[in-house]
Amino acid sequence: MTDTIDFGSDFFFGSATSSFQIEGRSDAIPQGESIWDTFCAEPGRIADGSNGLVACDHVHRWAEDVQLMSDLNLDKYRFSVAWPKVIPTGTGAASAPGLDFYDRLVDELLGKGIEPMLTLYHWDLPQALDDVGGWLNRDTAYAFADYAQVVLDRLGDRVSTWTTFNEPYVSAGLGYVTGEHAPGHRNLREGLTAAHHILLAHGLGMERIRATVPDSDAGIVLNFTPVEPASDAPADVAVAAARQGWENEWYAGPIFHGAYPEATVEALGWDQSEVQDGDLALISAPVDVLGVNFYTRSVVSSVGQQIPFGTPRTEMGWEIHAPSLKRLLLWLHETYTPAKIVITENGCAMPDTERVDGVVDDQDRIDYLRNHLTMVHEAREAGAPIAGYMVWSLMDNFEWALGYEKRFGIVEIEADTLRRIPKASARWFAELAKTGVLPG
Ligand code: GCO
Repeated sequence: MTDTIDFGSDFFFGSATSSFQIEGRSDAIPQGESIWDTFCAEPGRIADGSNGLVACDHVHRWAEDVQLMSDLNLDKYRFSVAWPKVIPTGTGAASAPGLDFYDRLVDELLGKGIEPMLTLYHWDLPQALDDVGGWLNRDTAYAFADYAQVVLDRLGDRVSTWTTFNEPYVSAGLGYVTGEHAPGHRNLREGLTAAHHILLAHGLGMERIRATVPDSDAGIVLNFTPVEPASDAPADVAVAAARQGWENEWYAGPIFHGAYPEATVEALGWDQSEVQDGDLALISAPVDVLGVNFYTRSVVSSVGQQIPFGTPRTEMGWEIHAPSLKRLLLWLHETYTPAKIVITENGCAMPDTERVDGVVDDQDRIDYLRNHLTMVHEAREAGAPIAGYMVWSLMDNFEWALGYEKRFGIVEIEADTLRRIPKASARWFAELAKTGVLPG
């Protein structure tokens, strides 16, 4: 047994989800197609051939889901707004039923004492905007700002934490470079353009947030996968440095330092022709909060990723390595000095095959969460300004290109009935959220 850890009353616990992964559709809320609807309809894109049409049916079960969060003693809930539900074709008139849906959700959360943390963009770009270039088109950044304004005007009086984007690295890198995500392009040059336009959209969105809700906490959510060379061999070190620049510094650099990481710009041979005067000033306007999503680390060599035989992994094949989270948090604190850090996602897909009395007995997930929370606490003790922790995810959901086969939830969604059944980890997390104390 290890010692118990008291996070104290100024630390919050919550959970996170995203629109496309949980909502599904309702006839009462007419919505536009998103790039993920299109992607799901393309044969071979999604491992189990599934889509987001029903997902967790949150669009109908949102009140029950808020009650669930309340039962789990959550302080905060991070969710994203679906742009195609609010402005079906990306630009132009807002849709009243879409805005009403989020309005009701926010009121329900506040009524149960759960603070909403809103993400404006979690990958579900309206298809109509992709039809005119998507993130390759600079105009999409301006469309994003106008969409942000619509949401701010409706919810700004009640939502106190606003983040612009979730994981631009994934939108640009997996969406435009590797093709694993929507819109499924495979072109590095496009990835660089998309990345810049997303950052520009972040800057434009921040301007709108500041102008509309000046007292709110505003920022962005970035994912980090610390990269380490497998050996001291110069070839391994060079690969690790290049990946570190693209995967971990490409967004934080412009936001916190007003510049793209130079060595990586050179390594990628980027001419920066899409960067216009004033863009970086806009992108680097101060943020109040940096959301950090962490799952794993990468150990790389000149021949690719190295995960030694016998290393513990999740169902995603990702190495389980909690100490990397502490190192990451301290590195972020020293390198970028964000005013406030929130762990906006951390969690794991596990087999979920053990059951006790019908309930998933996911001791492996509890271990994962406990070990990572311990590292969060240590980083906080060492001075990193970490305000809270949100588990990914509240419930099993649509895991993008992997469909419903990978389960990250602390609550099970029963196949067919979509009944919500808290797993052992949910009970464990509820106790932690209630007491603020991590049992030894
Ligand atoms: C993410 C995503 C989630 C994923 C999770 C697990 O922001 O990467 O927010 O949508 O489901 O990361 O892969």
